[in-house]
Amino acid sequence: MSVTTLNEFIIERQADFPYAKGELTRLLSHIGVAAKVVNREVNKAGLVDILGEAGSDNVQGEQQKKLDIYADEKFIASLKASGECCGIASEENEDIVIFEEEIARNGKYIVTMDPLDGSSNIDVNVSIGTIFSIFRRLSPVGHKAKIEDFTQEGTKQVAAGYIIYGSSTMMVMTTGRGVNGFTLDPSIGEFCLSHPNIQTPQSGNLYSINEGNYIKFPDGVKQYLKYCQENDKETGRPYTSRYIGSLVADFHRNLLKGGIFIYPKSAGYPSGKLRLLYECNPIAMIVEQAGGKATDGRGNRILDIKPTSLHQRVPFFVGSRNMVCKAEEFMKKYGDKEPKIKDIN
Ligand code: AHM
Ligand code: MG
Repeated sequence: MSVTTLNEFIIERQADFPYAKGELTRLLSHIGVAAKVVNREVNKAGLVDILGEAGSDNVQGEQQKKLDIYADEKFIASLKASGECCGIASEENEDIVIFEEEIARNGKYIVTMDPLDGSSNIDVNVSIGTIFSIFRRLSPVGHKAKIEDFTQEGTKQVAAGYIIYGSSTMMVMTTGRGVNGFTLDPSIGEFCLSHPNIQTPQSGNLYSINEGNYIKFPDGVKQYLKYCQENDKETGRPYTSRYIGSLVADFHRNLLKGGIFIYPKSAGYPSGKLRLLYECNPIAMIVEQAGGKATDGRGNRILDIKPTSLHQRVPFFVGSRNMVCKAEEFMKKYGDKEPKIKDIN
């Protein structure tokens, strides 16, 4: 049986990009290599003293785990060495990381990434992921990267993807011509094309949201959840609730099976929890390329939002097109104002 490896696939597809001279191909292939290195550590995480808190906080004041830092370092080193990337923005670093070396200054791309998302699941052997976006830089080649390179709208992404470290490890990515999934074959150490041209169902029966926050949600979300739980043969309700607490894993399941993932704003998170640049934008590009939809629940397409800061948060409604449209209807009808903490307690 013949297999197509990630590298073969991206080289074959290089011709899709009139301006590409192999740079994007090299960049994607470096991300693939870093993913394999991180995968190796994730797989043996229980065996070595790599689990647990690193003792430092990241920009959002959250405890960093050792593996978060490890993944951040590995991806940065790999992207720097590629010579195609002049800087990165990552969940783990407050500011952009500008690569000073001459070879990197000549890189045409910047990358935004969450090197290890779903950190609360690391210690308990539950799926985690890496999420990334690639943009062409706006600043002139040969100079240092600038913040404007990183705050481009999601529509400007040239490629986006995620790696899921699950029961098997997969990379799912798009370069704007559909979505393809590659499963890591550990026996040969290669990502192999296993899910060509992924299309997400237009409707599904899964909904994913942290329902523990129910009383903190806007009325629109509460009413939509009621709708999901009602009996209705025609629309296949009640839907099934599935929530892992790892965006990549929750999204990946819904992408393949059909469903909606919601991280709305709430009394605890008035702008939502997830970050626009390196969590929502890449996932939004993938879902749209697969025929789905991603909005902020107020009718705004995620990919059209102009970022104003690096770690900006945004409410996130993503998944099967009809389900996201229905949730939006409820938000419009019942309101998207989150309750005040003082009114809850
Ligand atoms: P992290 O970047 O600190 O890991 O947080 C992001 C994660 C997402 O993977 C997941 O969707 C969400 O946080 C879960 O949050 P909660 O525990 O509030 O439901
Ligand atoms: Mg994250």
